[in-house]
Amino acid sequence: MQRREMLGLAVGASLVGHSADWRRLLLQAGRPVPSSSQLTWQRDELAMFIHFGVNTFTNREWGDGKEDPAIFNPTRLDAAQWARTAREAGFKAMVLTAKHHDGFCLWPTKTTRHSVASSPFRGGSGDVVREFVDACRQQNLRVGLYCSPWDRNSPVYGDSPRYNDLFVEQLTELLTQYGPVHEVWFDGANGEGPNGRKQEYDFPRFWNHVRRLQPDAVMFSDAGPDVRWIGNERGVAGDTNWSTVDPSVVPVPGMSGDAVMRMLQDGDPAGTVWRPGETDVSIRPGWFYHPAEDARVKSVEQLVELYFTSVGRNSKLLLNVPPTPDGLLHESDVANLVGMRRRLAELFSQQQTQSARRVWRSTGRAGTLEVALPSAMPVSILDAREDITRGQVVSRYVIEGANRDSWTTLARGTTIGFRRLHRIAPVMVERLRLTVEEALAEPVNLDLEAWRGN
Ligand code: FUL
Repeated sequence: MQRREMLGLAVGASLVGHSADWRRLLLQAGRPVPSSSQLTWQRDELAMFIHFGVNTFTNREWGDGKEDPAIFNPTRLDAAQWARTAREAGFKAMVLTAKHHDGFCLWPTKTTRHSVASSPFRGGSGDVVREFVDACRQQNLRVGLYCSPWDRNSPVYGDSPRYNDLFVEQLTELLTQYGPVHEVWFDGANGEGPNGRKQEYDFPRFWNHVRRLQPDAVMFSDAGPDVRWIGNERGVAGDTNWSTVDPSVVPVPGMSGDAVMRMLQDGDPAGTVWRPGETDVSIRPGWFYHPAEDARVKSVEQLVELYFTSVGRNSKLLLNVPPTPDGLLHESDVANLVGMRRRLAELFSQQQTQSARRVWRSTGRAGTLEVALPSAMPVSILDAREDITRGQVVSRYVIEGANRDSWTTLARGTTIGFRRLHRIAPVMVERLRLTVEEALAEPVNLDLEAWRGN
């Protein structure tokens, strides 16, 4: 029996009893912890996704690769406006679609003529990736690049070794000409190419190549290796969300099936690698800009809710805001992003637990953190955190509050991880307690804060 199978059985046993020695096995195995790049990625909380390309001009979601580069002409393109908006709205990073499934490259690549170099943009001497990267640096935002493996334009797509070589060359250009890149985004979509053949990607080769060229970058895909897709595009991370996964369940991007989806959503407490989930969702129904969706921009309250269902569930929010054919973020999107920032700043303006006294009482692997406030105060947001530099261990907890007399339950949950937020009906409390009912090991530096909210 493999160690992983043994761990899998052991964790299964935890659901039925507490006496099994599966925990000892887990402890012996040593739990995974994040790398410093994964920590930075998670602590950023918010990143902005920018879907921009020929689809912006054809009003489509998936281009077929037959677009004439002449249509790409964003006459007012201003990446500084994207970056300023991101910064003002509290985002710490941006990810640009340098190449989407249509194969059109937003940088003047040597690998194909299907790029900005064949377009009227800046008279054929433009480079959207360069302008994007410069704008990010100006606003102190980390740079992320999306380069779609699926390429509906490339004549060698489907001729697997040749296309893999070409894709590696594209990665080389993107990762050697633009300075430090913090996140490299690999989409799982994999359809046919112009010759109708399916491409066999060499992901291990792509990943090794990125690691060599940009050792501090995190790589995103269904299969990581550093950050995993959360399994849906609705902006909702798993209510149970482990940052560890069993890598054999999702070995490559683009797989489907219940076990795959469950692993992406929930992770796995017995997982052998640290691969936290990234929650990607668009501010509009589509990923690319469509004028018909101008009235369907997510509202301030919906955007705030996304923060709670992603960041508040041990994930990171990658929120897509697509520029218009002019090359600017639309004013409705900008207004709602700024509104989201204002509302979040309001909700998290008054921390009621700042000068509270805290006592941790351990009962082996479980325990209780009691937080005594200086006086009775209203709270409506509970904010629990594990010290993930030491891994993730909590698998069931309850948060209670008391005002003078008896304790009442305010919230319950399974995993905590980097951050677990609960929005509750406002309540007066002078004491709070977070009881860990089940954990893989004794939690270290567990924290509970409470905000006035509202
Ligand atoms: C998907 C793509 O097919 C969409 O067009 C979009 O880029 C989204 C983020 O990922 O797989």
